[in-house]
Amino acid sequence: MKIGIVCYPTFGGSGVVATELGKGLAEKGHRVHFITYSQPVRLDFLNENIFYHQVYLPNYPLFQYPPYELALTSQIVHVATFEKLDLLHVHYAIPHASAAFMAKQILRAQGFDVPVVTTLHGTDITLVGKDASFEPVVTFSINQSEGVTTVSQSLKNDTYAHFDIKKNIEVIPNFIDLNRFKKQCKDHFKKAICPQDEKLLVHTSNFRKVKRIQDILAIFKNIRQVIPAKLLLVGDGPERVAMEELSRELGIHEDTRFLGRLDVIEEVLSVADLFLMPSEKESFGLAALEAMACEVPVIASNTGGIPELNIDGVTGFNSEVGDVAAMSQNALTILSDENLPRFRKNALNRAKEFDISFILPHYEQFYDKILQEFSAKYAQV
Ligand code: GMT
Repeated sequence: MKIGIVCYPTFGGSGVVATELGKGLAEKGHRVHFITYSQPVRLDFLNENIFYHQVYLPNYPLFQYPPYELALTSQIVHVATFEKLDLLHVHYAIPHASAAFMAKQILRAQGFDVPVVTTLHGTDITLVGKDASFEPVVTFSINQSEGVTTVSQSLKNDTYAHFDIKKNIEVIPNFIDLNRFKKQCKDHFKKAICPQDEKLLVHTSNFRKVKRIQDILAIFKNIRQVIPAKLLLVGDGPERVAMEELSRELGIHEDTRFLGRLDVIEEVLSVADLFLMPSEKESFGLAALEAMACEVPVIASNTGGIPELNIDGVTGFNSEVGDVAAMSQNALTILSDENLPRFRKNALNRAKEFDISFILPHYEQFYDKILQEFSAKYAQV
């Protein structure tokens, strides 16, 4: 199959899922064309079935807001026409689903039909998408997609709750490559970070407000009062500077390191004892799955799709958003020498259920279904 994938190229979860999906499809022999404004961060190798088409945004002094969606639409039209795409799969509704709709209309006028699958990832529904500035366009373009998927049942429920959606939504959970995300022997690194054998807590994210990094620092402060511990924060984003200041105010800065963006996240996770994800909202929690695959239990919020992944009392604990006291207590329970090995084992076993080899065929079957329905529809016209 020739598949066009439109996504964000950045470290954010939706871009990572789209890129890993494209890589997996290419390895199975599909030809995958990525269409985005820069090289996706995880697209860092050569594969004969992978192509990358950059969206160029011409600058013109009149444009206070350069029209990215139009440039993206034009690039989709070019790629679909020249590469004879069978299907277009867009990740994150804004603005990808509406650009895909527009491209589809242009292509149809030229006598070329291509079905669109839209995967909703989270904030495109729960945060930005439902804002009045975008809602009518998001509703329309989801309804106009030939296929719609969400990354959790919770996000499917939210989509129906916030938008007037007439289509069936398929839930296809996020996945992990267990060949890459596995616990590696990095004892020298652990020794360097935790010379006194302190427990190591890790968080990775894009440092947006929704991640509630302030709760991570408060939890860490509580834990550190009871047991020796260190905290590594990986990633970058709008909250980072304020959180570095807060760590100083809380007096935990000497045991806290802000590492910035890292490619080799699995190496950090390999030496972690606990992963913290106290987010306000989280449609799935891909970063938690990456941690679990490296045998790291998770302390998280009981929100969105997290409970579908992190089994309370088994692979970690989920508490109400902002309940720092419960999260601190649960973290100490996991970190005890008696409990930690069991939580680690359970986390890995749970992660295995999300291995790419199980989840990728769901996408292939969904594509087949959409293509069949699409060709049946156009055979009748
Ligand atoms: O977490 C973010 O803010 C990034 C965002 C994205 O789309 O790039 O992540 C969302 O999609 C991920 C992949 O499907 C999910 O694992 C995250 O839970 C989801 N984030 C939120 O819902 C806040």
